[in-house]
Amino acid sequence: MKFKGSYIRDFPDDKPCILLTGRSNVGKSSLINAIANTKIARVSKDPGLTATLNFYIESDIYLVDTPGYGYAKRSKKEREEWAHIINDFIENHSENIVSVFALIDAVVGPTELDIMLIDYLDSKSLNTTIVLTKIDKATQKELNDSLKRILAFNKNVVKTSSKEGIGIKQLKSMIKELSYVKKR
Ligand SMILES: Nc1nc2c(ncn2[C@@H]2O[C@H](COP(=O)(O)OP(=O)(O)OP(=O)(O)O)[C@@H](O)[C@H]2O)c(=O)[nH]1
Ligand SMILES: [Mg+2]
Repeated sequence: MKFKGSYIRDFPDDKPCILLTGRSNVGKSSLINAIANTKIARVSKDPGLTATLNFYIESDIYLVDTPGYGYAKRSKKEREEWAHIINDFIENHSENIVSVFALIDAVVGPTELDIMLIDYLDSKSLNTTIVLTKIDKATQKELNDSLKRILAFNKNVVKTSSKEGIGIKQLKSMIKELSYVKKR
C-alpha cells in the first residue's frame, strides 16, 4: 500500500475506492496501518488527528481515510467542515465508492452519530460493511452488547483488532475482491 495524497486531485476518477468512516479515535488510521503492515498513516491517542481525506492505493483500489466525527471538543465550524468533506466526496464520487467500511468501537458500541451515518450511507445506496474495532480491548460482555446492537443494521460485520492483527486477513481479501469491481 502507498500513500497518494490528501487532495481530491490525488484521486483518479476512474478508480474504485473504499471509504473508511467512524468516530474520532475509533481506529481508522490504525486499521490502514494494519492492512498495509507498515506505519503509513498517522495515529494518535488524542482524537481528531486526521483532518482531511487521505488517499492510499492498494492493488488498484483506493482506501480513503476520513476525518473522524463525534469529537466533543470540536467547534461547530470544524463539525460543519467534516460534514462538508464527507458529503462532497460521496456526492461527487458515489460511482467510485464500491464499499464503505463503517468502523465502530467494540467497547463503545454504535453511537447516535454512527447510526446517523449508516442511515445516510443507506440513503445513498452505498454498500456498507461494519468493522468492529479494538476487540482486544473489549470485555466479552461489551463485545456481545455491541454485536447485538449492530445486528439491527443488517450489515456484514467484521471483528478486528489492529493491535493484535485480528480480522485483518479477512479485510485484505475483501479489499482484493472489491478491487475487481471497477465502478458501481
Ligand atoms: N487496544 C487497541 N487500541 C487501538 C486499536 N486500534 C487503534 N487503537 C488506538 O486508538 C487510538 C486512535 O487510533 P487512530 O487510528 O489514530 O484513530 P482514528 O480513527 O484514525 O482517529 P482520528 O484520526 O482522530 O479520526 C490510538 O491510541 C491507537 O493506538 C486496536 O485495535 N486495539
Ligand atoms: Mg485518523
